[in-house]
Amino acid sequence: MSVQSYIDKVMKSTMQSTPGQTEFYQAVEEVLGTLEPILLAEPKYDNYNILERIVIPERQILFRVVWMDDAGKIQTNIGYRVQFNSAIGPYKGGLRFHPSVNLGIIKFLGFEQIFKNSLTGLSIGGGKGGSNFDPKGKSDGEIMRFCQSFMIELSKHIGETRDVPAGDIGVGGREIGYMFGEYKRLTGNFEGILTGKGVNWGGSLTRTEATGFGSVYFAENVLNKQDDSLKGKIATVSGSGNVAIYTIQKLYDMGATPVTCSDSRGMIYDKNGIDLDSLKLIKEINRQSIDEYCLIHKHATYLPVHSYPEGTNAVWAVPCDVAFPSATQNELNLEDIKNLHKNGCKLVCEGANMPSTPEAIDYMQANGIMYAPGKAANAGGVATSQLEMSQNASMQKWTFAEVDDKLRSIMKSIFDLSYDTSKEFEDEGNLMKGANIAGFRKVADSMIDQGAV
Ligand code: NDP
Ligand code: 2IT
Repeated sequence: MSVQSYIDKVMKSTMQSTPGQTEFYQAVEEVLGTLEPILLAEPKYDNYNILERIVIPERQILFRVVWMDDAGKIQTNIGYRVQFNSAIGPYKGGLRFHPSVNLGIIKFLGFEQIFKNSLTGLSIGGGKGGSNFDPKGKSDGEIMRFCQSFMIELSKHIGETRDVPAGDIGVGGREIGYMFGEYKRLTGNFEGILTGKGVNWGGSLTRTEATGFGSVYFAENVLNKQDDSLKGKIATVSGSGNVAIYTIQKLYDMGATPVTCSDSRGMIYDKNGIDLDSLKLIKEINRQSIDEYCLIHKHATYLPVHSYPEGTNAVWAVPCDVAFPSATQNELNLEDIKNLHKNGCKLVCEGANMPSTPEAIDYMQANGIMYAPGKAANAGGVATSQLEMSQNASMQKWTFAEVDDKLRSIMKSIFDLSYDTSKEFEDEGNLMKGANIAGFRKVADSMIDQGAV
């Protein structure tokens, strides 16, 4: 069978056996679509049935989460943990709380996580979880009761050497705290079973900042390879959560000017550069909508989502040199990339998971826009989570600078590995291909070493 027919066969059986999981197919198609050269060079992956195995999670857990709201009414949500692949280490990956969450979304995130974690060079397997719970508008008490109920079931499946969840959309320090407290109450053990913990109780310094900082370090590596840098560049950023905020912060450190941010309701354009203190106050402390920004900065513009030109994201219509999609999947489509191209954007660096649609990626590659794929560019978060696990296991506490230095060097090594692998497979500079092949190779070889499991 030709390599292409092998890939097509696995894709077809995935779609037949797991109907309706659109985002998962998108993630699988993107990875498998770049593996042809390594499958041709190494028939062992076909002989050992690696593709058939790698697209099926080792285990997926779906559970009911029942909790009581402030009015005394019983509420019900669905909880998920997909333990995708443990070939190179314990399952590792975040928890997402968002009303759009379903099994297909958790599986796409878990699948991406396998290759991302492999690229970090650290011993972490791939997993993801979450719930269709919507944290928006909920009181602290409601968030706490939900997290406690969620952990009552999740606690049966996680462990320091088994599966270590963390945050993702809708899950930050507050939620990790409530879940950690419940785990401790249930088991009596103070263990590093979650990352992104508070710095007073086992959390690592720099973990909060790590994904955004890492994404900017990655972009700097990409530009340096072209004898360029972020200094003096105009950047557009989407999102205004954990990843976006620390992307904006690090962009300033590198001498760039981030001029946009957004949330699910609209976007801000501030030609002077987004004011970081205001953004943190609005989103991290007050948990408000970003339209509040214009009350403080009267010169800035706010555009609500319903006024965006049909089928586009207004963030990507703002002229920039570099774009950092840092909100959610499929937030940058073909029309958006055409807008970016027209306005002179040179690089798209993905802080979010799978933010660019396949059509947008094809357009970038056909038109010479540099593309830093999420599984490489946003790996700084999970890498620093592993540094948190290391500190917990060895009972050490490293300084902010120590962790930040390690993060910076991990991002450089992910860039080098992706770049060198793209060169090895005769497509120099195609970081998507390089990252996918390098991430895959380590996991696939480990699966072969471990036999028929
Ligand atoms: P947060 O919950 O902190 O922030 C998410 C941001 O994206 C918010 O501004 C939110 O708006 C916006 N957003 C979420 N969903 C949508 C949507 N459907 N449409 C429009 N806007 C939306 O999450 P993070 O910053 O942690 O995550 C952002 C992205 O980065 C995700 O793709 C995540 O998977 C990825 N990522 C996160 C890592 C981490 O360490 N946290 C690591 C690697 C990747 P609003 O405030 O209105 O909800
Ligand atoms: O998508 C991701 O890499 C994350 N949400 C972070 C995962 C982690 O375990 O820190």
